[in-house]
Amino acid sequence: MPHISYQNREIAFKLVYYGPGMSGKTTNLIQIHKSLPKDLRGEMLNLDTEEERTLFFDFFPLELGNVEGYAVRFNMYTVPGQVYYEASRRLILQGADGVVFVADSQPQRFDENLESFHSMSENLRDFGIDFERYPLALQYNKRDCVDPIPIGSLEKELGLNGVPVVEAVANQGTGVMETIRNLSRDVVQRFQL
Ligand SMILES: Nc1nc2c(ncn2[C@@H]2O[C@H](COP(=O)(O)OP(=O)(O)O)[C@@H](O)[C@H]2O)c(=O)[nH]1
Ligand SMILES: [Mg+2]
Repeated sequence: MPHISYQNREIAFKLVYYGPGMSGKTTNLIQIHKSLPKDLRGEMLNLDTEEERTLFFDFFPLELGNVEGYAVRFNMYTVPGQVYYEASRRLILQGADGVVFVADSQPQRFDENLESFHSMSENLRDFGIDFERYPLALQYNKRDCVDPIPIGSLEKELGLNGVPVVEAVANQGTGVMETIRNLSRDVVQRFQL
């Protein structure tokens, strides 16, 4: 559930970028932050672990304006990807209103994508979330790699239907905004239902 501040007339949704280590989660957040006008975004904060940065920032998505008179705010998080940070991932995922799963398109990372996705869905189920109806966007990142895995291969393996999919080259900014738009649309729509 989003956090509603009656005093500030604001609804804050928590959006989390999940995926295996090095798939491009941090790069997505940096690109989004960079592309936002300064007056609509907060500072980028580094919630540091030693080896991997976990980033946070918030912003007001201009195109969504407000919902029933309340300004919409997004709190954006990445999770650390390495296997041994499971506890931090769980913590960050808790209370998330929607998730972008950033998959790595390099063929040798196929199984790591699946593993990471399974850990995510397990965590969400532990939090009592009905995963079938949960706002989720899938990004196939690193489409510039040699012999990228085919679009559809992860959905097939994971039994996903109707999840919005975007191809991305996040370090060049390609597909980044489209991905977040897909998720934000679903998150807000689900809340209004
Ligand atoms: N070739 C290529 N490199 C990328 C792409 N997206 C991110 N990277 C690079 O992959 C590395 C890991 O990215 P990062 O965002 O830190 O991954 P994270 O561990 O998921 O947060 C960095 O060196 C990025 O510059 C992409 O689409 N193509
Ligand atoms: Mg990172």
